[in-house]
Amino acid sequence: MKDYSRPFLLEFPKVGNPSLGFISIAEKEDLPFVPKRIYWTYYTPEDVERGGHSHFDLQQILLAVAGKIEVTTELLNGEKLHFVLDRPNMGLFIPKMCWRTMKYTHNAVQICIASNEYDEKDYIRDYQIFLGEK
Ligand code: T46
Repeated sequence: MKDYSRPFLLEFPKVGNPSLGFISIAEKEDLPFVPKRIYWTYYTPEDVERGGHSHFDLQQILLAVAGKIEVTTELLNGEKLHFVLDRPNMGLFIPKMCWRTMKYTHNAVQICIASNEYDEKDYIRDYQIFLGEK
């Protein structure tokens, strides 16, 4: 059984060929949760690091549908991972209670498939609070 307490890469089908182009599809049975929100970020300057937070309850799948995103994740058990998203059919599952930071190439377009509606109270934006040191 899949472990949904850790980040992992998810490969979505890539249908097509170079002369026609491609389509990728996320069917609900391939997703670890039922999406309630989708948002996207783009034109992030290369010297900006986004993220720097965790969520109490939110689970997400991040995709770089264009460009490249480097994601670092940290779990409360201290496990730190680094992921490079540079294929439009490759997603990164991020579990609840997972600190993350993201760096983008300027042409990167990030799509986030999220398990819940936006709720600022679900964010932990202070790293010491995330670690339980405050
Ligand atoms: C995450 C990473 C991957 C809203 O008003 N509604 C929304 O649905 C979202 C996502 C954001 N906002 C507002 C809140 C902030 O004033 O947009 C502003 C930027 O949000 P944030 O600072 O959270 O942006 P990122 O890029 O650091 O983080 C976002 C998501 O918020 C977050 O859940 O995990 O992308």
